[in-house]
This record gives sequence, structure tokens and C-alpha cells, in this order.
Amino acid sequence: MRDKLFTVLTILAAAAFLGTAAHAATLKLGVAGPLTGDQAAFGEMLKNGATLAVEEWNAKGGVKVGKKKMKVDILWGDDRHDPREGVSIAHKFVNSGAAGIVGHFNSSVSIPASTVYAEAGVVQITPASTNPKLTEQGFSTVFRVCGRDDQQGEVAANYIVDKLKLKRIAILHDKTTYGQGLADETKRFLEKRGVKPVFYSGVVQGDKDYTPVLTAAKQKNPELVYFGGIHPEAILLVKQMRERLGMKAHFMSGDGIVTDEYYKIAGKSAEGTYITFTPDQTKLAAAQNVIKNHRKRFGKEVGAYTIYSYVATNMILSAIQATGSTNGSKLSAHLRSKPWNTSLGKLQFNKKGDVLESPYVLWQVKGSKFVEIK
Ligand code: ABU
Repeated sequence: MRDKLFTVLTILAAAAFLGTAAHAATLKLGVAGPLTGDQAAFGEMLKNGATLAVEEWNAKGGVKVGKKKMKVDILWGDDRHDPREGVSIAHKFVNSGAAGIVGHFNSSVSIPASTVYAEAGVVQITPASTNPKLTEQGFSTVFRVCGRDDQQGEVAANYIVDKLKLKRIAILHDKTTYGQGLADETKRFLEKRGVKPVFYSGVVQGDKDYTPVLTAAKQKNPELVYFGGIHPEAILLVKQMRERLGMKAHFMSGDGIVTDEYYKIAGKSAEGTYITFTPDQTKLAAAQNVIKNHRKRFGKEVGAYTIYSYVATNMILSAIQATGSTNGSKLSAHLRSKPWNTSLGKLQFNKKGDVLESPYVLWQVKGSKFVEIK
């Protein structure tokens, strides 16, 4: 009886040890963005891109770190586009031993969270935060695979001046780091081209009635209303411009409104909206596998930032495997050391952590979808 008890206890102890060992052998990756709330459409893109990449690595046994193969566990962070929530998530990720971070979505969250990651020496690659400040802070551990709003604003301004040949521009923004930042870059480049906006104002995220500010803008008789912000506010603005105030001015915005929700909810009012974004990723030969696998896995098409998230995830995991380390300095040096063949084509980081090339082009809502303007 005693022998039997000893055997049972030994087996239980061995199982407990193996359980702990298996747990310890997991590589943790933090993935964060607005997973719920009014910007959840973008959060879902980050979530699906990272999920797809991690499932592919795990199907092959995981990431080789030295001699061990480690399965990858995603730690999810729902920041709800709130900077304070983002910083709290950053601390949780760091304290949980995350080896790298994919995120956040919003520049207003990525920037304060980057301080936490940088202090802890944890690599962060954002798929989508485009405000220049993020990589101008001088943190060696911070990267982005998307472009920057100083590029995006210049493309918007040049299109307004050279192609649309418009002079009376009203500029609105959502007072966030991204929204105001992009609006200010567009304004700066318009002014450089000799066009001084006839109206400039901020709106409050989450408000439902923008007719007072739109009425004030309308009095200046703008030919185009430019909005720096995200799709929930853009939907209300364009609908209220058209449906309540009868404003016929063009509407233009940036990559923050590239979701199906924009034209589905805004309906006819969204027709003709101009946006700046990257050239059509779905046409890239390198992107075809992830597009097909995403369709199979999630039963839907990739969104604007899904592939960016997939690429960011793969870069972190590949860097861990190549260096055999989760050390932030080693990973950062490796990330900067070479051009990367990715599902978005060849990407290379500069010293700041920005990609060397990330072109912006114009798109327009035509027939209830975004169409790239050739
Ligand atoms: N770049 C799209 C919106 C995300 C952000 O930069 O805040």
C-alpha cells in the first residue's frame, strides 16, 4: 500500500514538474489594440493577423530559441484606444515576461506605452501607429511596419493642390495624437503649397452631434473638408455634412477610416470620400498566402492592417529564432540588420525604427467600396 502511494505521488510530482516545464517553455507575445469598443474593427485586424502568424509558428512546433523549440502564447491587451489603459497593459505585458509586443493600434496609445516597453528592453512593433513622434523618441526597441503621417499629409496636400485644384479647405481633427497630427501635417504641406485653410477646428471623440462645428465650417464655403481621425467620427461628420447641412464639399481623410464600417454605415454620404493609404496590398504577390489563409481561418477578407499585424508578429518571432534570444537589444539589432522579405514585400528599418519605404496613394469610395485611384 505504501509502495503504491509512493508511486502515485511520484507520478503526480513528475506530472506537475512536466506541466511547469511545459508552461515555462512557452514564449509570450503581447498583442494589443482596441479589441472592443467603437474602434474594434481595427483591433480585430491586429488580432487576426497576429493569430494567423502565431498559429503557423505553433503548427511547426514553435520558435527555436537556442536548442529548445518553444510554443508561442499570445497575451491579449484590449486598450480600447485609451492611453491610460494602454500604459497599464504595457506594465502587465512586461511583468508577465512578454518577449515582444505587436501593437498598439493608436499612436496616442503606442507612444506612452513605448516608454514602458523601452525601459524594460522589450521590442515593440506597431502595425499601424503612424504619428512621427513614436520613432522620433530615440528608443532603440521601437519599430513600425507602416508609414508616417508626415508622408501621408504631404500626399494628401499635393493631391488637393495638383489634382483636385482646390483652394478653400476646411480642416477638422479629433484632438488625438494621430488625428490632430495628421491634420497638422496636411495643413503644413497645404500652406507650403500656398493654400491657407479657411477653417481649422477640433472635435471631441465620442460626441454624436457635429453640426455646430460643421455649420461654422460651412460658413467659410469650403470646397473640401479634411478630417484627421478615425472612422466612427468620420462617419458622423460625413453623414451630418450631407444629410443635415446639405454640404456638397469633398470629404477627405487618412488611413484611420479604412474599415468596411465607414462606407457601410455612412452609406450614400460616404460616396466620393478621398483617403490616403498604401497601394493595394491585396495585389501583392507576397501577400496572397496570408490573404488565402485568413479567408480560410476567419471566413472574411483581410482588413487594412491585418497583414501589417501578421508581418510584425513574424518579424519578432523570426528575430527571436535567428538570435536564439529574447533580449531586446539583440532583437532590435537583428531587426535593423537586413532587409526583410515579408508578405508586404521587402521592408527594411532605418536607425529610428521606421521602414525605409512606405508609399501613400489616394483611394476613393466608389460604389460602396474603397477603390485605389490610379
Ligand atoms: N494610423 C491609423 C490610426 C492609428 C494611429 O496612428 O493612431
